[in-house]
Amino acid sequence: MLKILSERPLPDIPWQERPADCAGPLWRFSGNPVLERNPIACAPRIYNSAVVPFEGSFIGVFRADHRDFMPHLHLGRSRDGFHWQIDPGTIDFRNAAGDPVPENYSYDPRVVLIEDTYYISWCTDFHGPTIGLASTKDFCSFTRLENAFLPFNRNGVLFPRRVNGSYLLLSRPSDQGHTPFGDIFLSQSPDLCHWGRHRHVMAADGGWWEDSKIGAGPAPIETELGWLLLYHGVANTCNGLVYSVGGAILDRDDPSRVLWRCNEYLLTPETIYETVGLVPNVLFPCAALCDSESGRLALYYGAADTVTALAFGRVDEIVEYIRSHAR
Ligand code: BMA
Repeated sequence: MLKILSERPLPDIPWQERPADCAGPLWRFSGNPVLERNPIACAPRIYNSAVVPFEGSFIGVFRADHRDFMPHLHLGRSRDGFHWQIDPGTIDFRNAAGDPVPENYSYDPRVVLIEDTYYISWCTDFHGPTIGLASTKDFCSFTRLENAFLPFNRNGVLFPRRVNGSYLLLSRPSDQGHTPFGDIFLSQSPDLCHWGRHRHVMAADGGWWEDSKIGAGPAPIETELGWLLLYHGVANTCNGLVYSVGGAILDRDDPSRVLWRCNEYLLTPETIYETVGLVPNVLFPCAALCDSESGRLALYYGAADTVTALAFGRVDEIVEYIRSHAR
């Protein structure tokens, strides 16, 4: 089996075996969605959210759209990764002095463990959308860090370790609205505060399924062959944008180098909860749990900007699929 370097054993990963009729590298949980409409009183929709293993169970940072449509971040806990208890209040971010840091809106969070600290990255409002960062060690207190970038930017995704001494952050420079373009870039930092040495990683120049924009999904997973990057690839159709899940492998020592990029999507909107909702035909992956021992992977994705769903796969099969369908 392919060695998975960035992950730890996770025998209790949420899991279901591949159904006999599934040809692709990812398959859906038969009990989807894991978070239905109206999961908590203040938020009719929770989706595009991040989950990590924590102290023997699972914890998540959830995008919850409130009844005024404004998205905010809520914490959630689960013993099995399928059933979730979501806090009714939003996460209380504090600055270094301990004062609350109010957010106008917060959406599409990712969470990654780097050394002994969990980092949350999300789309925040700083005179327009850009990448907000915060840290926590215990998911009780949360320290707001400096925003990584100037506006406008989205889909900020940290790597789980420093590479050549630098923290690495993928992002997708954007406009203020429903951006019709977007490539994935890589930025480097010595301290998670000052970002530079920007590199271009991938353009939205793949096939028709991803010809409009692309954005990183979960934190990349390090394998002996390279970093597995799952991302959203967006098609522009006469019926609007369609968001699918794509995959690529980045060089371990220089992740701005793409080694293989799959010329087909890995998962595309098909089921009723993916094709019907507030924004139809959107799959938006934000988190992947992975068991380093077995290579099993559980992918959390937002479906149709309305519900949260799970898909499964095996890292070595996904990597092999990307390599054998590379352009
Ligand atoms: C993107 C983001 C995502 C959303 C997607 C589809 O620009 O706003 O949160 O899932 O559009 O609406």
